[in-house]
Amino acid sequence: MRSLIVASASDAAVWVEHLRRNLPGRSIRCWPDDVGDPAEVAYICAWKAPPGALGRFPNARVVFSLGAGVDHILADPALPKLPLVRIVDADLTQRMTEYVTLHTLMIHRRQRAYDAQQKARVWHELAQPAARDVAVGIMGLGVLGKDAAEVLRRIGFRVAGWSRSPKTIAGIETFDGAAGLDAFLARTEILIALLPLTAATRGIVALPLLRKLNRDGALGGAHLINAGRGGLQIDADILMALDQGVLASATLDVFPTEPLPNDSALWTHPRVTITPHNAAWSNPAALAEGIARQIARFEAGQPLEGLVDTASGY
Ligand code: NDP
Ligand code: OXD
Repeated sequence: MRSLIVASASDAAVWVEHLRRNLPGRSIRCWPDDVGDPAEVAYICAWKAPPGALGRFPNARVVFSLGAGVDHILADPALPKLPLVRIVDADLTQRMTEYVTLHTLMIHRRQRAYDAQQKARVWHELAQPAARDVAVGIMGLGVLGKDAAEVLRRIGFRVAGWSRSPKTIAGIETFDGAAGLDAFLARTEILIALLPLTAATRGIVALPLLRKLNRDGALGGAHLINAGRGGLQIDADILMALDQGVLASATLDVFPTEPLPNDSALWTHPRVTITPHNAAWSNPAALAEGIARQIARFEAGQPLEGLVDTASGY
């Protein structure tokens, strides 16, 4: 009665392979074709499992999210009342920081404008502000937001972060809660969303919020990077913000509907950069090891790490 089941909408066989490697001798099952006896399952490893799947295992003891976000799990009304653990992993954090740094620098160093100049064979140097004059603001100062903030600060940007509870991070200006949001937005030129999707954050990246960003800073416009969750943003508002000059550009890794529908105007907007929800890939080789370590802790009576507070949704 200590088997694991993988219920994942992507790469399920790869997860099974890596979990087998890290948990030798343990039965590793796979939803929906190799469930075996549901009563034998003690651990559920899930990524966008079909609704209802998570409620089928009467003796399950822990649910592991195969990613940092858990909105896909909490959305299942059949989710059993069990400890829910999310991924906190140095490999995933590093990948997200790479993504955020890349796209912040693409904006800061005006790379899209140079791409256009290259196409037109134009040799022309554009004005380049110093990083110390550019205000970057990160919504979400958790595992991912804090790491990205520290790297961007090291590069020289004026970095601030916004979170639910107050934080002190050396060299980073911090804001919190509803009371801190407007001041955070008013100083921010490049807004980076690294929030989880919860009842409180759904749809937060909308036109009224974008209008509060600083358009008069060193970059001469406001820019958005969303690598958190698509449900944070209202696509139509982002398009409106771009067309009204509220936003100078949008870099989007995540969308309310994924894959991004073929007819979305975001695909062809000249000031939109799209990536296919790959800012920080959950690497099964790295993450299966962490799950095995957590199971060992749990079975030794030690507390689980990365426990989700299901009441706040992250
Ligand atoms: P954490 O749980 O460590 O951090 C979440 C942060 O968001 C915390 O600082 C928290 O505040 C803040 N927050 C939550 N709710 C609110 C709110 N209502 N108002 C203000 N701040 C809020 O998460 P991670 O940093 O590990 O990951 C963040 C998200 O990134 C994930 O939930 C996932 O959706 C997304 N992600 C995207 C990936 C991709 O490839 N695009 C890959 C991996 C993750 P406080 O510190 O006060 O609790
Ligand atoms: C995650 C993701 O949450 O890949 O880990 O989005």
